[in-house]
Amino acid sequence: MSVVLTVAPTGPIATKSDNPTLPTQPHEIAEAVHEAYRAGASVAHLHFRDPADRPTADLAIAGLTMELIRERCPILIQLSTGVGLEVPFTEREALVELRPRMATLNPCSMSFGTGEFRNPPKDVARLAERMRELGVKPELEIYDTGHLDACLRMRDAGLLDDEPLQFSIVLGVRGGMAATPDNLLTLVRRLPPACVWQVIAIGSANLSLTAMGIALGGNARAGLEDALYLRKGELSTTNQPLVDRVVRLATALDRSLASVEETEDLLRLPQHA
Ligand code: KMH
Ligand code: ZN
Repeated sequence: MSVVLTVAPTGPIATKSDNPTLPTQPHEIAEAVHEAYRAGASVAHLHFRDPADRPTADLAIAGLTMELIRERCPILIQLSTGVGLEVPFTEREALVELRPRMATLNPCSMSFGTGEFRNPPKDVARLAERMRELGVKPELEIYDTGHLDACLRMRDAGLLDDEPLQFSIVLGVRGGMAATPDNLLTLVRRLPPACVWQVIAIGSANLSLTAMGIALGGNARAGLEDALYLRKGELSTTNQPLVDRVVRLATALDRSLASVEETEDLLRLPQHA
């Protein structure tokens, strides 16, 4: 089966002082996404920054970035509703009103590095319901084993359509599971049948765990949100070397890259008018 490759060009934490090539403004993000699309990515996972480069859920900035991407390529847009640790949930959830094809759904609150990632159960349930109404497919972000159980409870409560459920196994956030092969295997074993999943490995284990995910039949994500360095001591010069490396990994493991159309089919994305 083909690999769905998601590009994650910018996250909620790093700044241009960590990697000067981090794209933060709408044109920069659109250019990075377009380059990744040309290399084989079919999904773009997006966070936004205000003009001072702080994480934001500003709908005008998000809308402009989506428009700039759509002018350049048909990549499937997935908005992060994680946004940034200091952005209130009500602002984060409003992003789905822009009707991206997909958005992340973070099921539980947790420590996140030195900060706190607040996802109260009632708010998460409301967002899940709204995403279903709007036809925005959730990508369920699992930072620990209990987060998977929380998602399955939401499915059982009728808040998630399960054909197929789409999971990210997030490894290496301080406050969640450590980035180890053992933790990845534990989570993969516990996933429900017929779901779709990828590894998000933060930091230095990014390469080896992404490779493991592809070898195990999962999808893959690449970009500066998850790894600022290509290897110890070597900053990635833009997103593209990280994306190209995962393309090479998938090819070496004899897995082709899913086109946008294949990705729509594999994930059974709701069609938008
Ligand atoms: N930043 C990653 C640890 C989201 O944006 O909602 C997980 C992530 C989730 O990408
Ligand atoms: Zn993200």
